[in-house]
Amino acid sequence: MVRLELTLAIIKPHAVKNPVALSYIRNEIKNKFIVVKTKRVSLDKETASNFYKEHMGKFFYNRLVTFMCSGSVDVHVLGGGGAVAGWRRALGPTAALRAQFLQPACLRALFGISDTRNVAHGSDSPASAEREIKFFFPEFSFYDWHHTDEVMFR
Ligand code: RTP
Ligand code: MG
Repeated sequence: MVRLELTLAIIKPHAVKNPVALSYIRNEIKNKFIVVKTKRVSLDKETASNFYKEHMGKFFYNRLVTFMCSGSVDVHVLGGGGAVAGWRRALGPTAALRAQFLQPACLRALFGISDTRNVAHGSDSPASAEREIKFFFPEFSFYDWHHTDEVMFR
């Protein structure tokens, strides 16, 4: 039985501003996942700092937070069998140059500009996904999705 998973994707400001990138990314998402929830938001510094607090103290933290507040982001809850790993596979390695070398067709290779401006975020585990989905969609019902799991993926 394939487990239906949910994951959180955040399309970063430079990709949202680039129509070619955004349309490519949306097609990739539509082909591989169910889009369960979606919203476009402008993050303020407090929200972005809080979302990325696990990275507080790292050398790229302030740069990351500033970048994430530099324009709108598209936040999606994506569903599918193995969605957490599946979305991270579609993204590819964190650093754009590394992605271009190792996985030339991945989203970060195609549209990544740097280590920080690397197209999109993806939850790193089902537990992180649950926490991150609650962060952006506090009203979201995981209970309902458990039931969908039983019906759709047996
Ligand atoms: P993400 O959380 O965004 O899906 O990316 P990830 O798991 O592949 O990478 P992570 O280590 O969690 O880093 C979170 C975000 O921080 C920025 N970053 N910049 N060397 C750097 O300048 C650097 N390292 C990480 C990236 O934007 C990364 O997505
Ligand atoms: Mg991460």
